[in-house]
Amino acid sequence: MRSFLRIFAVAAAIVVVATACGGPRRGPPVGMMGFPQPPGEPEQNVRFMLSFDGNSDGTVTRDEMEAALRRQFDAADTNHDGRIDLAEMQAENDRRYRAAGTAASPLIDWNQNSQIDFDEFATTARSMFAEMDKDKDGKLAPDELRLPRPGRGFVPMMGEPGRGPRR
Ligand SMILES: [Ca+2]
Ligand SMILES: [Ca+2]
Ligand SMILES: [Ca+2]
Repeated sequence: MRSFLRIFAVAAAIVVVATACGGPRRGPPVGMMGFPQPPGEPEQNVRFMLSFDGNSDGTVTRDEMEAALRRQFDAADTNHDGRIDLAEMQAENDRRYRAAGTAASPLIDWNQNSQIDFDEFATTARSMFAEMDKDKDGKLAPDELRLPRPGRGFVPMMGEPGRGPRR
């Protein structure tokens, strides 16, 4: 009987301590799995990809993207030695931040060797392209570039080709 009381007392003490610790500090639930997507992200990705649409036909081909990336890379590689060093990286990221603010996507030295070669430079865009190219035909068609949420009047030009009245 006495040992039962002792166990009960210990258990009660644990409950009190647990309540004292767990009660007041109630942080936001940090879920590893159900991590919510920031709402602006898909839109940003679409805009990012559309910026590669060199001939403005609404479709972004892999060649268009590679050509645009090459131009951007050459522009950032100010001493034209085929790689972006830390100073060039800093200058380019400053420029992007000034242009786009917090929506800017900075250059990242993925392999931490203090320079960025073209493949590294193109990594983000290439993986994004692959992810968005649902039918894997090497181009992002307007339906693959459509925003998931039909927001403020961004409607891809589809439908009526306008051949009704005039024949
Ligand atoms: Ca195009
Ligand atoms: Ca360079
Ligand atoms: Ca496609």
